Amino acid sequence: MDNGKHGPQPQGPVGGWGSLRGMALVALHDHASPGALQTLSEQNIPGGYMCGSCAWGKPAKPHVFEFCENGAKSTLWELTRDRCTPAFFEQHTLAELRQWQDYDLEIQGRLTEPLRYDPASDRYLRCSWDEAFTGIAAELKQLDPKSVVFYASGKASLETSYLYGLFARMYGHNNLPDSSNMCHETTSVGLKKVIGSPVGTCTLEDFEHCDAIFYFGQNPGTNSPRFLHPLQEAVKRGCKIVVFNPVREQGLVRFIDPQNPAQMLTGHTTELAHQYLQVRPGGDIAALMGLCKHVLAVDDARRAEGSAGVLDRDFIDQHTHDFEAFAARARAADWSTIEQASGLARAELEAAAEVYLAAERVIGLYGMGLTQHVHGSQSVAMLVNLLLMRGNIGRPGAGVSPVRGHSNVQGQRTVGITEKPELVPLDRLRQLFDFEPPREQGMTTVEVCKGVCEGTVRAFVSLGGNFVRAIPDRDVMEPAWAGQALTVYIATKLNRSHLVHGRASYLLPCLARPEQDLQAGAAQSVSMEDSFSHIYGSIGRRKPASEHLRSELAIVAGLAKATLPPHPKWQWDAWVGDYGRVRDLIEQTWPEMFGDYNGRMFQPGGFYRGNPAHERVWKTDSGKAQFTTPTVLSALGVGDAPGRFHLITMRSNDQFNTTIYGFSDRLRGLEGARTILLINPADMQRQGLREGQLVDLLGDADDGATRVVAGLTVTPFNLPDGCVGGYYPEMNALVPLWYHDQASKTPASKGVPVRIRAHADAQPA
Ligand SMILES: Nc1nc2c(c(=O)[nH]1)N[C@H]1C(S)=C(S)[C@@H](COP(=O)(O)OP(=O)(O)OC[C@H]3O[C@@H](n4cnc5c(=O)[nH]c(N)nc54)[C@H](O)[C@@H]3O)O[C@H]1N2
Ligand SMILES: Nc1nc2c(c(=O)[nH]1)N[C@H]1C(S)=C(S)[C@@H](COP(=O)(O)OP(=O)(O)OC[C@H]3O[C@@H](n4cnc5c(=O)[nH]c(N)nc54)[C@H](O)[C@@H]3O)O[C@H]1N2
Ligand SMILES: [Mo]
Repeated sequence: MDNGKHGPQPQGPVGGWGSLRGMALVALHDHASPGALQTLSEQNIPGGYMCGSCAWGKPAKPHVFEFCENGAKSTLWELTRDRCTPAFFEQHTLAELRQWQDYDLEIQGRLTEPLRYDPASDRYLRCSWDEAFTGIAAELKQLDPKSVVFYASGKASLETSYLYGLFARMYGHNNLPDSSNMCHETTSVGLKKVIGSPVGTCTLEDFEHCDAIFYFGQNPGTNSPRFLHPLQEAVKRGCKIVVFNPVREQGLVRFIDPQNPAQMLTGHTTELAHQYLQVRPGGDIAALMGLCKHVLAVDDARRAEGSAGVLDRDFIDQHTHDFEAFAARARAADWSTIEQASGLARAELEAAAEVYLAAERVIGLYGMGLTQHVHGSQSVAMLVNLLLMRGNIGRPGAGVSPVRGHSNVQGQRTVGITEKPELVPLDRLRQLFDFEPPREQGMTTVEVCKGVCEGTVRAFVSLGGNFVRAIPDRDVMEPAWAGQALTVYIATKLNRSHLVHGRASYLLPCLARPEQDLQAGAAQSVSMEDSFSHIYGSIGRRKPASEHLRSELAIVAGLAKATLPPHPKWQWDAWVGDYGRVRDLIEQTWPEMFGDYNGRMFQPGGFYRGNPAHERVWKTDSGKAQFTTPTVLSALGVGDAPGRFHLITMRSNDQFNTTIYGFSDRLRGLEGARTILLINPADMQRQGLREGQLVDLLGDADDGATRVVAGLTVTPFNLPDGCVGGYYPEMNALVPLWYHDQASKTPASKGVPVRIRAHADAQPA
């Protein structure tokens, strides 16, 4: 589908001068502290610190500057010279701060001292670390552990995460949701079911050997810019990239390499996508069904002629289960239904399927465009179906590759931050630490939200993140949040969640990753895992933003020590004194993955912790890779209706999740505002809307609830019919809490039913 070019035009190819300009802008505006730019040269280099932005792999032979515009932004944002001190909180009540924009909260700078909420003055007041730990422990000891939640945003190191999970279980619960519950939980649950592994099977090296990449709903130009290097190299080798995305994202259309001066000077660009298919939101199951149907049709025809066919029959026979049922469904699928559900023409899908057939090695890659749907798990399973047909999993240059979000989100799950106790070797923990770990299921993010509304969740401890801003149904959740007995936020900067607090509340400031972490006089290192199951060490060398800061690991251990009874095997102080001892514990818990952990963590390119599916060992129920017959052709949870639009909530180029750096979405040619509604000109006309007009978006989920985001500026944009776009997190009030992936409960933020209403005090632009 091509709606033609209209609306604002993107400014310049991704990665070129524009991105250098973007960085300079941030350095200026963000008041970077002296030497901050120099610190960037250590980013993602073996022996340096690992960028806290995305989870893309760090190559063994890094580029001169192995960082990108957005990684640089994320680092400079932390290395600001601005400070949000106790004096700031003396001047502002929380009621007042709740009226501020999120952006204005974070630009106050780094938090410097532990703070305790004082109900009498409605302010956060300075307190000592001891006071904070003792106060929090006193609250926790009074509560039923099952009513307490330990959330983690996927950034904290493997060492900290391990101790956090351990603390939760020693205290008595498995309520360990993490940001993954809003993100790639669809992968953790969906992929696990079909290939027996909760993570992708590819490594960085596979991108050097693939012949085609089938690329679904991931935006590398903004969210994993270092991926643009291997993508460009792949295209130069002749690899074909077929993109499925409702939005024409510039990072996938063309690219200039900022590290290639010749290209910078001549402005030559590489065309990236071989085919760019603007699928409808949630149309991926149908699109994939079309691809599979064509592959089967070609195979049937070839075999009818007596030739060998195009499927990898040996692989299918030996390694997979339920192929025939799936194939029957695909053969029976009706092209007009496929076209309608996907918004794509049969000819386009057949052409894409021919690319698949011509490629010996194929990678199926995806991001939030697949995972954040009501039937997201089925979309993931359909992508795996396509790959399995020609044995494209578990051999070089091929595989399934979910691109993870936060820099250690995959790793946090690996070392035990999970609400699913069956994924953790609890017996080994019992042996190692001499306690009885709880066995019952913990709460997912969605269940936590329900529990807060129903009053069964009494306390929320947050290791990073901005939970209240990231979750669905925010207008319901924020008032409910205050009903809790205790909230604890471990953070680098002030955000909205910290203002939405329980009866008792503490704000605990921590070191950022580029900062030096000294314990008992010795510099400590930490480690994290990328999207390719590789583990890297990271050492910070910057002077900390404040002398009062503690490391995340020291804070978690401090909380645990104050809360739990003493035990000879629970050596919190010793673990804080030497993080290498925590790595030894991780190794003892998972010897098969973490052998010689301390010895290998600074290996260039990271060390591989392994993945059975990569070796074609399938840890599924059937012992084989599973073909899945989908029950639906659209991943949307609510169908079409007159006046209904499907809203995709998007990230701009100037944000990291709920952290808004600025108001430029340069790669989409959108500047200056975030309260906008993107809609295509044909739909504008049908709705009688003018560019610049103010409108409200109303939830249209037919559940009786009123959901409104008011005062959005109508902005023409190239999108499929019936689809509108708006920014996350501003749109989160429109996502119903119950509207989530059916298998994993990941909120379905990419296909939210809405309708458009003229704004009450609308002013013509
Ligand atoms: N700079 C920066 N980097 C980041 C982040 C950030 O906010 N800023 N966030 C980090 C995190 S936590 C994550 S999870 C990742 C997120 O990175 P991505 O996975 O790229 O997530 P999104 O940008 O939310 O959406 C991805 C794409 O899905 C497309 N899309 C929407 N609906 C559909 C659909 O139905 N089908 C298909 N095929 N495509 C669809 C959108 O147009 C968009 O291009 O990035 C990480 N990296
Ligand atoms: N509608 C809609 N909703 C979404 C999404 C969407 O696409 N659409 N995406 C979802 C996704 S993929 C995700 S991952 C979640 C994100 O949800 P979260 O991970 O909870 O949110 P973030 O915005 O990443 O958290 C930012 C905050 O983390 C703190 N912080 C930053 N660095 C550090 C650090 O090093 N240590 C500590 N302790 N704190 C730190 C800062 O205080 C900062 O304000 O949102 C989800 N929500
Ligand atoms: Mo994410």
